[in-house]
Amino acid sequence: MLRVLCGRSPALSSHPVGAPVPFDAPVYVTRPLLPSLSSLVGHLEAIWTTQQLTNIGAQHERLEAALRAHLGVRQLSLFTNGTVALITAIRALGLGGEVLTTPFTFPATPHALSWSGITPVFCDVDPVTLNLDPAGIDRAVTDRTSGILAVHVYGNPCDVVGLQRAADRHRLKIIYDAAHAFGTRVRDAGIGTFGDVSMFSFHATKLFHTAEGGALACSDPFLKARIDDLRNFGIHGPDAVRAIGLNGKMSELHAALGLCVLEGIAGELAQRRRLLERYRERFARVDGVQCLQAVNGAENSCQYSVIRVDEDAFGCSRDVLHVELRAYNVFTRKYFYPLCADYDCYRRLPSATAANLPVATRAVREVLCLPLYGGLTESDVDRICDMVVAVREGVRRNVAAGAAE
Ligand code: T4K
Repeated sequence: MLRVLCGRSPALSSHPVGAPVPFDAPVYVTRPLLPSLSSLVGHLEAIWTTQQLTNIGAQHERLEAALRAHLGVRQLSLFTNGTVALITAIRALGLGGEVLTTPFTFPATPHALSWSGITPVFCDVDPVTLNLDPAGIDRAVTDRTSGILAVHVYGNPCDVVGLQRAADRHRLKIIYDAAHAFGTRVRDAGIGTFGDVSMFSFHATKLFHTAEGGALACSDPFLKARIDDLRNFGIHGPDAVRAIGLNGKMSELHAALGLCVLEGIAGELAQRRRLLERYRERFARVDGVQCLQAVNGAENSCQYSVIRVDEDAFGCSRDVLHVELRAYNVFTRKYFYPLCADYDCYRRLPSATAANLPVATRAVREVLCLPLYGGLTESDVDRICDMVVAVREGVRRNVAAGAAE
């Protein structure tokens, strides 16, 4: 009965007396951290002086060094975006055949495998972190498996110990998609120090960004040298092409933006922490809404504010909430719906069945990413939480009205 009445969502969109006032301007799931234009101009002047616009110039080298220190990793290579970085990591490690991965991610993760001629094999996720569950690895391994591609979803770290043990048992390489995990730490170690290679995305929607950009982090200097060759057409020195590479180089302009953004990252992070705490306090008192749990002993990157909506306890589905919040000018995202295993290009894979992926199949119907960025205030978060509660109250009124009819 409740589910049927929840479908009457247009009725909820008229704001009853006492309901929160919609925002004047759209509030999006995220906004990029923008440095002052004057700080960027300083870097641009240096670029104009040298006339070096790309191909590993001074800005690039400065950003690479600064991020190596910031992330606490031994080796780092900047890229034009995270997806090209991921494809390069797969090639650098020589993966082939099948790779075990999560269905609960952005399309770039399995697509990077498919572009490399590899079959993604979906394994289920952990019910709390929503990251690849090491418990499923053993039964998914075949004689064609060459690696694991795990994602630190929403910046919460995977079970890096469990996954490494599973990888060691089967002699598999591990690539971590750390697109969301800039600054995530596990027992004080940078997230990029785990596995064989980690990929970071520096897209405009990320905590740290270069408009478009990404990086690969690893410990092995030989692997870094191979990655750098592959990133530059396979060119190794003036007279040698040693591999079938691509063009993944970050330009000087993007690197310059990154240097400016990095200066503001501590302030951005501090504000996001405060906002996340506020969401947590407020939702602790709302039945059916649960904030994603932090992982013990880890620092989260504060990339997203994620809630799970339990339809029965809350009173309406995640989808209704997502739609209704738009009437308040709040634009949430259902990352990562639909599940990658449900895309047309993957649904016929034997590993793509809902029966193989029960935890991910449920989670993808419940998760909702709420606005989180440094430009918001705690009172903005209060208003958003009031709107969530108002949607629920509207549903309850509808249910009561429906029952009285
Ligand atoms: N692996 C994972 C797990 C990933 O999540 C991603 C990317 C990748 C790999 C691949 O990394 P990259 O190749 O992208 O480096 C966004 C991003 O495009 C994508 O980078 C990101 N994950 C994904 C989770 O989110 P959309 O389609 O949701 O973005 P969009 O344009 O709808 O932006 C969301 C909101 O952000 C907008 O409503 C407003 C705001 N926004 C966005 C942009 C682009 C701005 O205020 N300014 C902007 O410039 O994919």
